[in-house]
Amino acid sequence: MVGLKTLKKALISGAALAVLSISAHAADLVLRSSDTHPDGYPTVEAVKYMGKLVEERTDGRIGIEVFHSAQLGEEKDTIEQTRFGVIDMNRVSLGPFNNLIEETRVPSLPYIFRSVEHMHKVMDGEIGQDILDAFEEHGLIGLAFYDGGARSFYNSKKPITSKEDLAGMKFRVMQSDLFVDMVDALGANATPMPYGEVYSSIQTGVIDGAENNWPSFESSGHYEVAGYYTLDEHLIVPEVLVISKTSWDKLSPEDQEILRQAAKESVPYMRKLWAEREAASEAKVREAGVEIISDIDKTPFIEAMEPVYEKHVTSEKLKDLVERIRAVE
Ligand code: BDP
Repeated sequence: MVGLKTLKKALISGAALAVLSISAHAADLVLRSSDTHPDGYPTVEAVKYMGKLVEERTDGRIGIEVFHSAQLGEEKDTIEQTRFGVIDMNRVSLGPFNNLIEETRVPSLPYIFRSVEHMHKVMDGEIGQDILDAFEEHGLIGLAFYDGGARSFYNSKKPITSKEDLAGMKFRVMQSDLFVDMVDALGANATPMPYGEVYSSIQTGVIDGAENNWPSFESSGHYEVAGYYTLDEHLIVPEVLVISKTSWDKLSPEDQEILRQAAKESVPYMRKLWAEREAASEAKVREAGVEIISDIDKTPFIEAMEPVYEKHVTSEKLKDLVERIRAVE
């Protein structure tokens, strides 16, 4: 159910959007796409690239404008607005979808993927397509999966070298019950909050730390306030590009196909940028003097996840997805 507050927010942003969209794009139809990341971030650049392809292939009839840096709001809110057609497109982590679309919980499970390569194989294949299809009954069309690397814990207090070191510490997680339970199962305390509030919350000591991949740790500036990064790599959560079903249904089948294809072609482009950005972000964070703890035994972390799987892999459908993912070599 959409609360009144959400609706009101959506309407206000809608008005703001109307003003914002009188912009550089000359296309007849400009699809507005949201991203929490700053300009230049691989996800932002990938959607811009997709827009270029779409503009070329529709002879300038359709364009995409990316509103980066959370200009349209934090993910939880922009997801709602995309579902109701106020925002056309959105590039988001799968995490904030977990409570809404149960299928997204499976690729968001801690340690479900053995490696990024395993994740690529799964998400590029039939399983990925099944998960994309699950968006439709929630008012969204899933277009493509992007990379989100591996996420690990960082904090402002001390080097974490084992699961025991996490005891009692307070970590921010994305707004997903699954991640709250993940952190709790590790003996720490989880605080779900929007991405944009993390920096000041670490700085003021509201939380001890958070968890993310190299590019986000760097681009958000969190490394400036959290000097310890432990590479436990508990999550390899894919990111997703969606379009509002309201916007989608207004397009001709030919234009829908152009969009689908362009989104697909933006994936290898994104992965190339991602690999470059991961290396650059790591170098920047190391240079800044952040202590990196890479020699960590992941086994206790993996074992602690058993109750999390039990609690969140609830239906036969989800159990089946877990098995299918594990069976991918
Ligand atoms: C980043 C994801 C972004 C999430 C953010 C977060 O790309 O979609 O908003 O993490 O932790 O890695 O909220």
